[in-house]
Amino acid sequence: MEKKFKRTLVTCALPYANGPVHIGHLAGVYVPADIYVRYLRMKGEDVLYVCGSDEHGVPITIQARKQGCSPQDIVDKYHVMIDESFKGLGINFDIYGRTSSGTHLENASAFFRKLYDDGKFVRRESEQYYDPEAGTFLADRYIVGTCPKCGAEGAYGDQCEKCGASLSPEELVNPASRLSGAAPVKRKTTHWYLPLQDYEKWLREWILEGHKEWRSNVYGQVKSWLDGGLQPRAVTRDLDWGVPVPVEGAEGKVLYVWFDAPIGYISNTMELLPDSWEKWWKSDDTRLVHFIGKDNIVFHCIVFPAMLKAYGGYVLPENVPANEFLNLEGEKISTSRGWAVWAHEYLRDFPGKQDVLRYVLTANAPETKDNDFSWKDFQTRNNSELVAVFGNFVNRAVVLTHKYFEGRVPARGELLPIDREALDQIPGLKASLERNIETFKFREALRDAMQIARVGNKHLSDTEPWKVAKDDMARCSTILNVSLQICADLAVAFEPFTPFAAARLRTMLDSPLDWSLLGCGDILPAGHAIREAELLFAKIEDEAIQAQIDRLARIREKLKEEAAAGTGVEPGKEECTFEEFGRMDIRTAVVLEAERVPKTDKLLKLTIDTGLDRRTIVSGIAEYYSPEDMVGRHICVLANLKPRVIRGIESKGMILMARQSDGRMRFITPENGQEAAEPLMPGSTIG
Ligand code: B3M
Ligand code: ZN
Repeated sequence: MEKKFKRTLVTCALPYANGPVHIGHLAGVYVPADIYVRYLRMKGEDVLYVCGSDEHGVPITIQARKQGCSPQDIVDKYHVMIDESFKGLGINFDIYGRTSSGTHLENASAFFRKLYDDGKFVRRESEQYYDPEAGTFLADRYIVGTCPKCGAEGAYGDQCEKCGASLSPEELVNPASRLSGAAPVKRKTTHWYLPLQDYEKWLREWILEGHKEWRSNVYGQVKSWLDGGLQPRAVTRDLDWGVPVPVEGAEGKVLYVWFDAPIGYISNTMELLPDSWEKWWKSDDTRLVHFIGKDNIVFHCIVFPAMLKAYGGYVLPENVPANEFLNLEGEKISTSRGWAVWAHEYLRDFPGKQDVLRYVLTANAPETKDNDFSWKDFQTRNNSELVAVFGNFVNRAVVLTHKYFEGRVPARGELLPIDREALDQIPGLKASLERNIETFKFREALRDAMQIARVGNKHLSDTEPWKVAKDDMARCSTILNVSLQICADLAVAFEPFTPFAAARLRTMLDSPLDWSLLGCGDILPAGHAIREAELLFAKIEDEAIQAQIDRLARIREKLKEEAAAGTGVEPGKEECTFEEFGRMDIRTAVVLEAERVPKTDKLLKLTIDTGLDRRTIVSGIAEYYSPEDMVGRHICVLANLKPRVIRGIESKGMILMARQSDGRMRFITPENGQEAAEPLMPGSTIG
């Protein structure tokens, strides 16, 4: 039996304030959340809608160094830009706060201190890299050196951007601090850890037993993390930008950004409702829903719930509908490479077309798998769906009502089967729309709403009131009465998806925003005055699309030039003899099993069949591929590479991957090994 809640608290992932938001963020998190909130509110539910900027963390300090300013300058700039972008798209949170606020600094600090006083942390001494000249500890990203894998200069302590390899600072050749250039030295330091493994049993019961209804991508990732065995997670860092650790002797340490940021949801609520925030966060009558992208699942389903459990008294998420990723013109969206459509630039280039972007990002939402945004599809959906169906239907119904009935809803005579058939479809579409939104299937919900427009459009086209008017005005009157009821339905059904157009339609019809009336078939009484027609949507011309495509072409060109300028394409290596090459035992293999390597987010342990034997290979691909992605995959491996022990696991061989000139990594897959009727047998040698 579905539990009844008195209120719903909706949080959206706090965007890092180190850059603008782009369509990937919007499609992944913010548009679906906004649809959900608008729908619940339309049904009269009590909803609180919380978001804000995530203003700590290493990426912001790096951006500040890049731009030669302070981290506060960076977050001040982007906090405003992001807030304005959301408002511009009709995404109106009840509060869009920020984690550099005084409220948050105080609240996050107090939250940590309570767990500390309650003995929920484990204190550990470890060795970290320290810059002796700058006198500060170094996060992995602050250490650069030569990549041990591909020999490229400028590899970071956590990753080589050239070959994509996941690294640790120890592996870098000639490591140097990005702050002073000095060689980093190891120094003992103390940090506090949340022993996540202590919450494993409870997390299994709460999620794997209690929330089997969660989306499969979320449920599967949580199960994979739990099956991999949870490890203690550091909750403090040696950094000077963040929430200071409120413990004596912890000078120079701050809360780890992923400990601090989720507490930001609570802080923002406190800021908005200083006297009643606890009603939202500490009452079982609250349904808590976190809207996030898939890269944030572990933090919202494992780490933050464990923190709340440790603290005690907080509600836990009823659902975490994480979306997958949206690509742009077939390429992964990348802030650092500038491969994106920025929200603020879209609003500048397509004024008045906020609904179109909301509509297209919902129609293509990456709800169960990664999906793609293309400008051609954007234009097609606008012109052939919003303009040609929704807009055209409404415009004809309103124009004809002014033409024949002086702008007043005409009387309804006897309904013919064709009228009844149209009206009778709406309640079913409404019920489907409700079900789909309430189970976070927004693409399908949008299809239901669009189907209402198709029903209205078809009814009008089939009954041809402009012809009937010549000799049967009473029939014409009934037809347009039916059409206008369906227009009033659309003004309600599209409120969550295209709120600007829905509001304009309600103004045109002078009709109510009342969910309960949707599908009743007579929202507008005969004689009710409606305003003059105005177009809800306008065609988007090829020139506007071409300008966007050209803009991306220029970015792609720039990336290629950067790559060709030696920052991407590997310089040729010295010659080798045929005999030397002949010693490489490169062969095809197939992945039999895959699992995460404990204590790291970057490594997968694979069991593969090389045709020679079954063996284990450890590979730094966990950030790009989940264990589920790997099982059954045909790969190529260097089978006679000297075995290495990585994180205590003997790894025999190396998976061959190609790094494209634009930095992306791809598997070298046996030809059609994935699709061919008879894939290449494992063990086929390459030479
Ligand atoms: N700042 C956004 C991200 O990982 C991250 C979300 C925090 S939600 C508490 O892109
Ligand atoms: Zn490399």
